[in-house]
Amino acid sequence: MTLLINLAGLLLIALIIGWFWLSQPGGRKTRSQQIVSETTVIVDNGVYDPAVIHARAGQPLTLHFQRKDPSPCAEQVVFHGLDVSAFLDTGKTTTITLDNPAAGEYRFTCQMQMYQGRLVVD
Ligand SMILES: [Cu+2]
Repeated sequence: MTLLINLAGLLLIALIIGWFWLSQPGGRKTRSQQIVSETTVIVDNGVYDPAVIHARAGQPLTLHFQRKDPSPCAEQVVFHGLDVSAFLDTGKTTTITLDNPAAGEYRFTCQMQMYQGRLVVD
């Protein structure tokens, strides 16, 4: 019985470590991510890829949202704090241009905020 509990504990620890480990690559990718003036964002399976976009303040930013997910959840992208939103057609690419983004951090999400992305402008 004690052995079982110990095994369960070990399993739990392994799961927790695994969870942190798996959540790391995203973090690493974020840090190494280049500042872009144009990029393509894939909308699929409940995530934006990339989910974090780094851009330069005052430099026009062109984003091509390529929607693969047919679920209604994915149909709109909203940039919070920028007053920018767009409807995305399934299987198509929708281009959004931010002419003069101000420095700051902006979330971009679907209308229900299940898809989550972050635009970092510095
Ligand atoms: Cu949604």
